[in-house]
Amino acid sequence: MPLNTEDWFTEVAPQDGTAFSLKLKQKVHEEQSTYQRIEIYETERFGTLMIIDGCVMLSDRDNFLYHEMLTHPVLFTHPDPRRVLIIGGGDCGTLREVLKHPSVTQVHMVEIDERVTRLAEEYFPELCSANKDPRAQIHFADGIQWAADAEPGGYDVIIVDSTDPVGPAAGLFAEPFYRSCLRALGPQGIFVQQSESPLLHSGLIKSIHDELHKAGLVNTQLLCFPQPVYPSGWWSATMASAANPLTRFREDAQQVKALNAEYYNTDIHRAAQAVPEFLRKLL
Ligand code: AG3
Repeated sequence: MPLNTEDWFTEVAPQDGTAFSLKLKQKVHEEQSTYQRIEIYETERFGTLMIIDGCVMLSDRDNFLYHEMLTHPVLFTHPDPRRVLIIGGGDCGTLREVLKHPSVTQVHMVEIDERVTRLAEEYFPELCSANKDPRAQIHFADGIQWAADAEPGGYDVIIVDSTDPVGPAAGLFAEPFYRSCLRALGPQGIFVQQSESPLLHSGLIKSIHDELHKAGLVNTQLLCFPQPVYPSGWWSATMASAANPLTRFREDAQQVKALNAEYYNTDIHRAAQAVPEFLRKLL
């Protein structure tokens, strides 16, 4: 059956030779913000979909995979995470997961584009359900500058929930930014960043790990997880620290249960630490 391309959103990644499509019901919003083109669609089977500059950011149906894997492994690896910085994450899904941790006393979310958050409030209200939590502070500012100006040792965990390493996000994948993050982290501090597809972007993952090491974040741990709506359907996060060995985590079934997660649990945590052979050779 020939496809009517008008009924589908397709993220084409010419550099990877791939494309991924979702069947649409309708376009509900489109705008050019100061930083990027943002589109919102209602899909046939994946709920609401947010696109930035032609790239899928999230769908209702499967964003839990990415948001849980960017937050819970790092927060259970830190012995006592209290102060958390989120860079990017304008849709507030990461913020919501971080706030599920009772030890957390303060979260700064620093998103460059206020429009992403305003549209998430309108079209992804469940992701924004914790935004009024008194522990949360949302700032619309440049995350690279924020990290550079941060009080030394002021954060226990830094989470980078960014777009691909192009445009305003490119500097979030380089040594100077990692140095700022290391300075902003306390002694047991841990950094984590979304690090793209293990299959399609292994060269980038290698470069992230090299830059982190150069910056002094000498312990690194790759975490792989499925994310059907992103190129290749397979995605990763990279944790890094100067002192914390990253191998131990607070394995507490009660605490994990209290998260009410849909993907993360202690078995998933352990499994995600297993690095595929081709990446082990590379890193
Ligand atoms: N973070 C986007 C990850 C990059 C997706 N890349 C792509 N589709 N080419 C999304 C924000 C979720 N909080």
